Amino acid sequence: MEIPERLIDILEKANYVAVLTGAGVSAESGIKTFRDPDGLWAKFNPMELASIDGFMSNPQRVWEWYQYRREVVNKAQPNAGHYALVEFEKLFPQFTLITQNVDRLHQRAGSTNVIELHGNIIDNHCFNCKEPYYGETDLPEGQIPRCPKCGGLIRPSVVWFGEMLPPDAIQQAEEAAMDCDVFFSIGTSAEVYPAASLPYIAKRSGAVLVEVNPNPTSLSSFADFKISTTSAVGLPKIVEMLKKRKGLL
Ligand code: BV8
Ligand code: ZN
Repeated sequence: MEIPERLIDILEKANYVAVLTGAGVSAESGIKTFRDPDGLWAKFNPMELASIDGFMSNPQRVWEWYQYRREVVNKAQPNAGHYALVEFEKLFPQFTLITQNVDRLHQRAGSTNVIELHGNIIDNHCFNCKEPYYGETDLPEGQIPRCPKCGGLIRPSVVWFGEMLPPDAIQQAEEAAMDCDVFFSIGTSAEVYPAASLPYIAKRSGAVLVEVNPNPTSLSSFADFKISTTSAVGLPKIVEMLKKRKGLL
């Protein structure tokens, strides 16, 4: 898969680059995506598990699903795509990383001020009074931690379907989409809103839109550049070509 020189020309001159990542960026760290055929949701119905109703109707099942995913995330390591995005941060005068992922692999790779649109799977809080929970989570089978303050059920601090995204996160992300010169949509099927509106906002605001994804998505026909490869292959290649162009390699 070749990276077009024209894209490197644009990146060499770019002042402000924004990136939106999805589950595809963590695929090469061994974390299943949501919609790929062998994805997480192939086995479960997302509306059932990643939603308030799902939790209310079967808190035990939802809690265990997140405990299982936490185990996978804790064992996972950032991959070359995550590390390339740490390099992106140093290669452009202004850079914003927006993620839909809840695994914190961007932070573990060394990215700073990551905008987490869908919360994170590491933290927990009380379903009832929202108090952050730092207590024991590894309880015997069938038990869910309870809030020491109000006795409510403890839940993972992700954003579920039907829940508002953190207002400051989505606002900062929209501002980045409006102000950037180049917007990358990487490893996302661009189906979940309002995150999926960001590439369109960027394009409408005059940004060059780049999609990095081995498969086509509903966004592909809007992209100025479609890099049909994985993030772990495509992103390091872009970094290498840009560094050579800037005489850094
Ligand atoms: C909101 C956190 C409104 C939890 C997630 C009906 C009922 C309820 C809601 C709705 C509805 N219809 C529409 C909605 C709105 C809904 C929505 O958009 N639904 C979609 C499905 C139509 N949105 C919401 O509910 C949002 N909230 O709208 O609130 C509101 C308003 C007022 C008052 C109250 C509320 C909340 C959305 C957040 C949901 N939480 N996750 C958890 O993780 O468990 S969403 C979940 O999907 C993940 O966060 C994930 O990141 C996200 C998007 O998926 P992707 O990251 O794109 O992953 P996917 O598998 O889809 O794609 C992977 C891509 O990677 C593929 O394209 C593949 O080709 C590519 N790939 C594979 N390998 C690689 C690769 N790319 C690169 N390299 C590789 N190696
Ligand atoms: Zn509580």
